[in-house]
Amino acid sequence: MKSLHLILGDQLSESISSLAGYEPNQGIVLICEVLEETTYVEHHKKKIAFLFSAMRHFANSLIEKGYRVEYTKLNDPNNTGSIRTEVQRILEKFRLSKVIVTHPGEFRLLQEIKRWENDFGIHIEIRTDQRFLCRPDEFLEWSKGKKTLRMENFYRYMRKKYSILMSGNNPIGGQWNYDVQNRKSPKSELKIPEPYSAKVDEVTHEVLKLIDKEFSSHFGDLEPFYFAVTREQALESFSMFVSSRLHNFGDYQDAMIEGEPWMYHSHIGFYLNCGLLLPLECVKAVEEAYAAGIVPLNSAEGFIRQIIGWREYMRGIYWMKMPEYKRLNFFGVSHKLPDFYWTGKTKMNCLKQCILDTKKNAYAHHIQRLMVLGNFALLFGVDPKYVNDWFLSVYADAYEWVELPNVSGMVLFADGGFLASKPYAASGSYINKMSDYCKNCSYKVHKKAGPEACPFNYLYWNFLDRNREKLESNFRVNMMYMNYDRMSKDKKNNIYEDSIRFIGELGDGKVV
Ligand code: FAD
Ligand code: DLZ
Ligand code: SF4
Repeated sequence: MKSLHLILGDQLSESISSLAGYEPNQGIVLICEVLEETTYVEHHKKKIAFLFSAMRHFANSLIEKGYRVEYTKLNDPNNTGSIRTEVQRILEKFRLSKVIVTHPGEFRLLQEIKRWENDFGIHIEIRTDQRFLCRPDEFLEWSKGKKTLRMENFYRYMRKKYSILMSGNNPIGGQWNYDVQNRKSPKSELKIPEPYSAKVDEVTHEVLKLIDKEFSSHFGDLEPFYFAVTREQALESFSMFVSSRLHNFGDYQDAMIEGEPWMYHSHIGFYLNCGLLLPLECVKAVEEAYAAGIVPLNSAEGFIRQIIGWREYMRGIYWMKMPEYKRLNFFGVSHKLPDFYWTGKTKMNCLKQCILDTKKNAYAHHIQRLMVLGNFALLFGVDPKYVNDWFLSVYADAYEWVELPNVSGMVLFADGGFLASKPYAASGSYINKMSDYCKNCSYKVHKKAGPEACPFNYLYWNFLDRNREKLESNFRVNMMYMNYDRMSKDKKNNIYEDSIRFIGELGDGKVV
């Protein structure tokens, strides 16, 4: 029986399960660039360019290895515009009777693929995505009987399962988690290494021309383009991280500096999430760097925790809770996303810098996403739908399975605390401690009231005040209510008045 092996844009690994047992005479591999996937949210130009170039390079590497590949370019005259119709077209063209595909990363696509069996009258084989380290059913099993799910417990389970940074049954160094050593403030004399930059080859050049022509209305800068687009380049980029950044990753994980978007982070999310890199190989390499004495434990552990802990935990929650998770709105908020998320036109320098970094690079690091961009959306009360659409479209590493739990769960607390134990709400003093943004801001971070005061300061208390009923019983937030209750009536009035004024000005289209 001849089969169609469908490879989606985020499945660019030769070891992907949908290619297992492939035989050239028996199968055709389909990879397709389709308008529907680029526009169901309007992805950042650089993200589309990255993915299309990586897809084309991956297809070429398969062809060189003897695979029969049907590759549909976006501007092919036969392109039908969606994964569904491309599959249908190729099934008919080659009279194929079966589709083999690895479990997609999104609920939407899984539902779509499941319909094909009926709609096309053929057999669909959906295989496990073995690139992940915890299967969705294993995550469900792990979660059974637990009143609350917490990443830390899951992380310990994963450390033991893969025996990573372990000495027998105990964590190396005696502690599971060195997060408290990962919060150094940025110092101006830090010498941050240059990030990896790949050469634009002919394939990427053609893609850039295509994106420039077809997606000119999408957010983001297309050029300069410097992402790795092959596995070899992605490995080179990762190895540069291990040798030049990882050492400081732990200490400065939460730090933000104006004009330094890359800091000591790894910038591998986009490569991991489309399959150019595999999580376990990255984790092992970092474990080896620690064993060889090249990097300190807080850096190695901090990095490994992100991959085997947070990344897998987010995916577990996504598949456990979809589709309801997408509809959650614990605080019942309804504001639209302010326009400045697209333009960067705001007097709040922290937001402006993070948005401009995002526009330029389709990248911002975790604390920029969480404590600046996400924090503001939480305090202001933006409807989770708009926040999710923004985060899904603007980052080159964004796919719903990881974006949604981060945004709705970690940032917006839209699940009421299923994923995180408390909202990551913070006032300006946190941003000031962890960045140098405030020194170039029109607002004054130390001012608590009045038009010159940092908006994060009063919006923070206003957020707590208006959600008292929902948050007061949370013991991790309760202390903040005690602080609020100790404030004078005047102070509380100022918080309310300033918040109303600010929200009104934003609503009236003023630059705030
Ligand atoms: P590093 O800081 O170097 O971390 C190494 C790797 O750990 C990352 O590449 C990533 O694979 C993993 N990781 C770290 N934190 C997380 C996390 N919270 N959840 C899942 N994996 C994590 N990550 C995505 O991959 N895609 C997204 O769409 C995405 N959206 C996010 C939205 C918000 C609001 C927030 C707060 C976080 C989001 N993250 C997302 C998590 C994290 O911010 C990115 O993984 C990270 O910034 C990518 O940059 P890096 O590769 O330099 O990561
Ligand atoms: C994100 C994306 C984009 C922009 N374009 C394509 C595409 O043209 N063809 C394709 O197969 N996949 C694309 N993708 C990735 C899919 O959207 C991804 O497989 C789903 O979001 C599931 O994670
Ligand atoms: Fe952001 Fe407030 Fe600092 Fe300005 S003063 S950069 S708004 S935290």
